[in-house]
Amino acid sequence: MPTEFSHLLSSFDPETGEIAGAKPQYRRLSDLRGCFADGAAYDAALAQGDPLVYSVCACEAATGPGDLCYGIGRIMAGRVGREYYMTKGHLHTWRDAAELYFGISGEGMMLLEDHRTGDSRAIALLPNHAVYVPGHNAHRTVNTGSRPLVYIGVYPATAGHDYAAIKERNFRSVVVEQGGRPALRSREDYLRDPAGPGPGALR
Ligand code: PAN
Ligand code: ZN
Repeated sequence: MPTEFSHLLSSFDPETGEIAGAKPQYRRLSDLRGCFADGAAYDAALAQGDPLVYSVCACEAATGPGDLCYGIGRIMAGRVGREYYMTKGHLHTWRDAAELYFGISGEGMMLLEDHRTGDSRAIALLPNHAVYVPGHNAHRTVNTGSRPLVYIGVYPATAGHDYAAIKERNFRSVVVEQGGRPALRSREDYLRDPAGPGPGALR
């Protein structure tokens, strides 16, 4: 079996989320300042330690126009306040660039927010399911389960990752635990009433 990836063949480990020959990036809680809505809950969690929140490993061997890349994400189970562990989230620098996500294991959601309209959606990300992320949608992956969420995202090599817009104004919506289930709520609404009105609205 090959140990290095090439343009044509690469191997990945669905348990660890690692791609042979590629260097994983690790995002700890301290790397996610400003991402979670509840700042006090974030500071309190960080005072207890700086756990790994997620890792991402990318195969970006092909770089030309028309080429494709993929990344494997592995998000740990956990929450800050009621908000589940999640990725930083980004827009593609090339705003038209879409992406396909495939669930490998665990249970999660894709939080999509159209930067032109501000509309938010949360789509289940489950094993044996694919989620299409259209262009112009900021996307963030959320682990709503009790074990690691592992998934693959396939994107154009020329997509580029723009984190600046998200860092500046964050997503308008949050995926939070409500009545034991994930719910999509506006960030303002969540901060006003963290427990929420009742059981979550999402399946
Ligand atoms: C994914 C993401 C991965 C990590 O491969 O890069 O889920 O999320 P952040 O990049 O927001 O930290 C992807 O969407 N690539 O385009
Ligand atoms: Zn992306």
